[in-house]
Amino acid sequence: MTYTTFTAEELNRRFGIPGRVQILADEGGLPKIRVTAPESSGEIHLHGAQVTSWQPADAEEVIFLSRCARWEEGKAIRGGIPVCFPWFRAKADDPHAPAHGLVRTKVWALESIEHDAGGVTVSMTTESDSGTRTLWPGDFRLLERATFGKELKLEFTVSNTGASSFRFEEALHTYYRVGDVRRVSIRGLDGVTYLDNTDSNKRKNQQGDVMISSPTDNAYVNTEGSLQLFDPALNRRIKIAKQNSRTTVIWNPWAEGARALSDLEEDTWQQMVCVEACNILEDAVDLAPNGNHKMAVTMAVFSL
Ligand code: TA6
Repeated sequence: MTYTTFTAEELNRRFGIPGRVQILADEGGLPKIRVTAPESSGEIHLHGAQVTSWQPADAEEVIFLSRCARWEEGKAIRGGIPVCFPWFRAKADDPHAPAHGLVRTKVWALESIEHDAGGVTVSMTTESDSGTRTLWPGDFRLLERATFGKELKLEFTVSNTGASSFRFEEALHTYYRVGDVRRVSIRGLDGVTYLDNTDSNKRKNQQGDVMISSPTDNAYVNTEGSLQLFDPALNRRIKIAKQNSRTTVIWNPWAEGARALSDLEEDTWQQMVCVEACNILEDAVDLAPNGNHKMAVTMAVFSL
């Protein structure tokens, strides 16, 4: 049974766990799940199945969320961990289609909330419908499972429920909150080929750690490696491990790019960097009928 059209109050009665899990209305009036466990706290919304907060018990908030985010139906929440599917960035054959696919602006259904020693796991689902089929022909069911514990783990499963194979792109488009992006370094991509989207997607090769000193929009391809995000201003590093993801995207709009984003508060581009577990471009996934594909990302915080 999945619960799509229930109010936050009804969902709280059904799924709430006193002292651990509360379901309440978010800034746009849609239900969100607030987790408060000994190991960490966090929030995930039915709006796009989007995580917008994860804070380990002994650390500051890890996820960036814009204070100017627009909580409107059909709008993507600026920040958090947007779920991008079945295409990434603009749709190649339709410039009018929404960026990053069809599902980060859908209202997902809450399927279950489980609580064990590892933390609290929230499962949400969505599937193809007449609306999605006007833009993309595939029949699909998506499951996102977010486990809020000492680590944050997201598992994103795509199921092909139709009679034809399809090729899709996907991303867990995580906005990490940092003290000062100009002092950040990202380790684990040395020697990896990337496509630079600020330079007509030219293929380049990464030398050493990734530093951010201008608009940055790099898709590192054919790489499944773990990364470390060093944030000296907040005196911490974030370990990011991926499963079944062959692309890593690193994005920061810098000042000039941020000016074009009305839902990103002035200068807060300095407090965020996106490090995204993906399968895009040449790493896009082909899925046969009845096939399933699960991508996952796990993050953990350590002091420097
Ligand atoms: O992940 C990087 C990126 O594709 C950039 O090209 C930029 O467009 C960013 O995503 C944000 O996209 P959005 O549609 O959320 O504004």
